[in-house]
Amino acid sequence: MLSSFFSPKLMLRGDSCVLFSIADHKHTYHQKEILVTKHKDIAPQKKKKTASSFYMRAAVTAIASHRRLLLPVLQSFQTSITTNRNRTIVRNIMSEMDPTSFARPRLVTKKVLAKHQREGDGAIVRRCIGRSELKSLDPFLMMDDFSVSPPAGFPDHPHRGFETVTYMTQGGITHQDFAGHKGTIHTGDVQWMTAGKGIIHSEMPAGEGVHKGLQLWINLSSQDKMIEPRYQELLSEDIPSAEQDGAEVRVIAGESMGVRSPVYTRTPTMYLDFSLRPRAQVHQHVPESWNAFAYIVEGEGVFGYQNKTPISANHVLVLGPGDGVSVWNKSSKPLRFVLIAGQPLNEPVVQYGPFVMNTQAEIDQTIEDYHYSKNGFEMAKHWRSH
Ligand code: FJE
Ligand code: FE
Repeated sequence: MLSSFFSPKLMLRGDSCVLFSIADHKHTYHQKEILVTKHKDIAPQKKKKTASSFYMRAAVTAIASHRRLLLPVLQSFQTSITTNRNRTIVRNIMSEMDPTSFARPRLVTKKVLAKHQREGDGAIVRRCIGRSELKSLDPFLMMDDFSVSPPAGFPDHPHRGFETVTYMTQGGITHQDFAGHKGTIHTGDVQWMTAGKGIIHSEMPAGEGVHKGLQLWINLSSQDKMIEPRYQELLSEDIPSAEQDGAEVRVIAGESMGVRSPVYTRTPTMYLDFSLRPRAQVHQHVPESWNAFAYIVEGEGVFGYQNKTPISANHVLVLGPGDGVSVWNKSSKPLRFVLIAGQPLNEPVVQYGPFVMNTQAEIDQTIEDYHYSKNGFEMAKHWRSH
């Protein structure tokens, strides 16, 4: 009987579990125990609503991760049940279960507002990762949403043991390194820098006014920490992009909507820049074993499940386990966010500012190498940016 599906006695069991069974004369679907992520999901907070719509809501929340299994059962109910009212309820449940969504959708497990702080020489950054609330998210060590105006910038400084990915959202940054490599990246361009055994460089605003972007630090595995430095630069027009029903993606690393980035990620990484028009949605696969987060650049979005509260710009969202993430723009303004995921290295991390190694002994060695300009820092001897 369908009514058992909405029965409080069957729905509530213990504090945070829902037990339900669906059966008609042809099918029986028995779901022993489904964890509702938050107790308030099933608490009777909306007293005005009728009991059945309240329990329907709870059921939708509970079954969202079992939608593939439940959809055929519900479809059979829709044709076999007798009352109109129950048929409507089933149809409503089915319409809330997006069939393009995931068996195990990733949910937001942590939400942090990245407030302004000072960094470098007078620059302003919103630190997403590498702050006390979110120290790191293997393999990611740091991410800054930065803003610089002359004379501020990031003057001569070293890196070893990881990669920096700089993605411009406004203006330009001119970089110069100790090996004579230099250039300017502008809005929409990406510089994927593998520091490896060592790079010393400056990163300064290219001209007057405000220059903005995102800089992500990706750790390298112990085997790759001392590799030769390398740059991969992608001009904005060379970044693959795709669009589906009002959702646009720029693929900085990895693959989305059937397009692939040419960037080689030594530590396997996905880096996607999504822009969703009002009412657009996106369902993005993310490998199960990877760590993933999103950072909202502009607007507000609903992440995880459709009925969640929208989250506003400058929040970092850690995404829990699962095979993909769903995002909806239910606002009247554009939503822009980056979705970043990477295969965890599961190695010890010892960081001393811009040096990231596996052990304290390797950090001590790095400080010595930097001081005496050796083991990768040779070219530092007589170099200054200009
Ligand atoms: C750095 C202080 C720094 N975030 N975002 C210490 F400021 C930096 C550094 C940056 C940086 C550079 C750009 Cl272009 C954008 C940034 C920090 O350069 F590496 C250390 N160690
Ligand atoms: Fe740098």
